[in-house]
Amino acid sequence: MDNRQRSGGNLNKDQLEHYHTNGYVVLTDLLSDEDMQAPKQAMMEKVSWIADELYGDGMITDKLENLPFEYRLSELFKGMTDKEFLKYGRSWRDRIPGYYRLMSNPKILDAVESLIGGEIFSNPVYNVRPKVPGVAAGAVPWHQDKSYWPDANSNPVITVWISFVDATLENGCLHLKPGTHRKKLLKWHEESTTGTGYTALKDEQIGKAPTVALPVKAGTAILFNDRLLHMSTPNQSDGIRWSVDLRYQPTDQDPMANHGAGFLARSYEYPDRVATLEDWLHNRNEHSPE
Ligand SMILES: O=C(O)CCC(=O)C(=O)O
Repeated sequence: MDNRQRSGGNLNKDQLEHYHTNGYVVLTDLLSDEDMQAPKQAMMEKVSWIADELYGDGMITDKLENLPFEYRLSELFKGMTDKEFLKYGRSWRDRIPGYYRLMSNPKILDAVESLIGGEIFSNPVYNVRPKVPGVAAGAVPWHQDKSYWPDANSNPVITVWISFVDATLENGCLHLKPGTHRKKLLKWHEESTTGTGYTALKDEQIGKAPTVALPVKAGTAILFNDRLLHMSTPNQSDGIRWSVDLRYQPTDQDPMANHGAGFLARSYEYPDRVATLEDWLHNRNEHSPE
């Protein structure tokens, strides 16, 4: 039995007001180094799989095992083409335990609870993003996240974007247009330049609202509404801009099974149905108590 009390979340009045007015809120230093350790380990595990494969295919002669988190992947792909990188996907959605630990982190869920209440479903759309220097897929065009689930009766889905290194103007931090979360879903198209088919808006749809660039320190979370216009610029540094974008919604909305399996991340009504790591690893939405 879960003894937690319904807390109502941990965002203060100013943060809530900022979110409701602007469609986003920045939570500086939300995660500690310890919180980031397991997901970072998961990312490094994936980089090692890739290095093994590139090595096996004769694409590299050194797996660069001793290079740090920020540089190993960019060095592994140095001199290769976008296509060679995109073979591994523009973002990753592997089922590695460290990602479940991140998605279940109480600090994140407390913040989300402030916005949508305490019955929280972790949406199947989450992306681990290694923004590699020189790879066009790293730069994301202006869009609304809702264009990826236009028909879902979920309103809103909250994106929690977390940087795992300092995100800067140079390495391609997030940019957004405050207040645009009040817009309806705009007509989008699939862009054809990056090789990803990202949904995108035309210049004339973006409007004159000022753009805010959000360079943030590692461990910072940016929470935003799925109608807010946002984009990110290319990585012009020599390291990876590592980030993860997670999504949460109230449990009474479309679980979007066409995107994969999400999971019950927090519930005060049915605490023993919250999905365990084992459930998540097996694509189960929730726990079935004996
Ligand atoms: O991380 C980025 O560069 C873009 C993220 C994004 O578009 C999103 O999280 O919806």
